[in-house]
Amino acid sequence: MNDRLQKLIEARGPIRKVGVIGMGYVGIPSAVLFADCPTIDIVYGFQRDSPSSGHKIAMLNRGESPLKGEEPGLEPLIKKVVSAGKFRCTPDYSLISELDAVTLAIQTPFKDPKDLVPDFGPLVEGLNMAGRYIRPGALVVLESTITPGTTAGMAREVLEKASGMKAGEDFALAHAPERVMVGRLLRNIQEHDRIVGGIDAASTKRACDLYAPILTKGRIIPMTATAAEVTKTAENTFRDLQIAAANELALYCEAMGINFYSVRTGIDSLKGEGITRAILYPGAGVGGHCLTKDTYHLERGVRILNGRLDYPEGEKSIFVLARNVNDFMPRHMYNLTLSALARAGRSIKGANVTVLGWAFLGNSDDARNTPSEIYYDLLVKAGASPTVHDCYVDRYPGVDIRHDLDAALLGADAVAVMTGHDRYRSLDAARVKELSGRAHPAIIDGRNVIDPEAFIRQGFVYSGIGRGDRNSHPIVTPEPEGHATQEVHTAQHA
Ligand code: SAJ
Repeated sequence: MNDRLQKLIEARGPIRKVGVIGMGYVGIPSAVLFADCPTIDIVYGFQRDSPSSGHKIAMLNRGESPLKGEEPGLEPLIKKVVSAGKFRCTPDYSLISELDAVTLAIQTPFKDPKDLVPDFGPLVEGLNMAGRYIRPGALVVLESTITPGTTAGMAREVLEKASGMKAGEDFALAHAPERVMVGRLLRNIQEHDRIVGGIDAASTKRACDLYAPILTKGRIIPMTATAAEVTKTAENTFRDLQIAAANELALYCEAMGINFYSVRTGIDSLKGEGITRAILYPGAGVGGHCLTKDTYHLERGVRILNGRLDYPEGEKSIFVLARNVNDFMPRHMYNLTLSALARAGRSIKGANVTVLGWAFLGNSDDARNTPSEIYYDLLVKAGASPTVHDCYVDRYPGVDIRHDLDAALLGADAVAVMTGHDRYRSLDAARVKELSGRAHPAIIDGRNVIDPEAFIRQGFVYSGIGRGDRNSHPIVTPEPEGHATQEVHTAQHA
């Protein structure tokens, strides 16, 4: 261990004063959990007093949570630590000079999803503020998801320039990636294992001392800062890869005329010592702010760390191929819509298409990088007339989100399930048929939430992702109640 840094840390003693830069979904729960530790005296939550987020300062200092949606336990905990005088939100970054440790929980979105270059601007601003005020022996921890090599590279350089000190000698520097999911922020921080990686042994040890007290079920997993960055980006890259494998297999099953879900059950049945088959679910696409970008952070990391990568020249990585498969799925939904409408004798041009779901995730209002937008744009480009419904998403720039499901289904030539909201699991086939006013409306199930038979019996032209066994079903016209349905078309290949 580096003696100088070790001596500075020992002179400080146990961590008692902590700061968190970035009062968002990661920073707020993290800050109040630190504040609730008996060994911590005070936690400052640093928030710029900006027009868009400055309101959070007063809210937090009143013990209120500025986060949308249900976060069990969060607001009571904010109230508790604020009234105990152990947490305060402030725009005064100079208070960092009093602290033993400061963490940065600042989002790193892509400037433009097309060029996949992360926007490190806000993070660099936070690093400059931290660097400007930290004192010898302090610990700086990055919690944001970052390209491998950033902590020991760009972050270290910015901090050293702003502080005039040396990382690993005058101050400790580490990466401890967040693993929180909306709706379970506190629980995730307390119960997930925590990856903690320093730029050197002293930094790793100091960062482990910071996080250990806020874990309940979770345990600390120490490693180097770069290994921690790779762990975080790779754990999402692997999930994206698993989803892509399910999507690719679903496309194969459609082409071979079989039911993906039968195959999935079969594959999943293979269990036993050392056997793993984590087969996930195919769907209308992969959205969100994690899986859509973390693969590219990992890919950039390999380039930045300029290690000699031994890999077939010019070949795309399986990780990027997985991204391409997942990004294809909204177009697959469009292709299924085209063929279902054609089987119903309709062209896409001028067709009323009801898009069920704008959120990227079922039963969520989060629409970041939603696959529905890709599908919607394809419909508009083809001259169709899409109507979007969502029961959680209030609004979205440039798209009219309807919240009355019956109204959204009126006159539909096609209905496409893009998001797995529970509400769509209880769609009544007869009601949807009646609202559509069509003899053979199309229904395209992108999330395996409806019963194909119930809709086929009502005269729908059904298509579902992975449902090769039903995607060329005979189209029937239901007789009045009590009579058998009669087949009016021979099965056609979509
Ligand atoms: N999806 C599929 N098939 C699946 C699972 C998901 O198509 O089998 C789609 C979803 O519809 C969605 C997208 O993938 O559009 C992402 O879904 P997600 O469940 O991965 O949710 P995220 O993006 O919020 O991922 C987060 C990640 N958490 C963090 O980064 C801290 C991820 O690491 C978690 O594994 C994931 O939540 C989770 O499991 O909830």
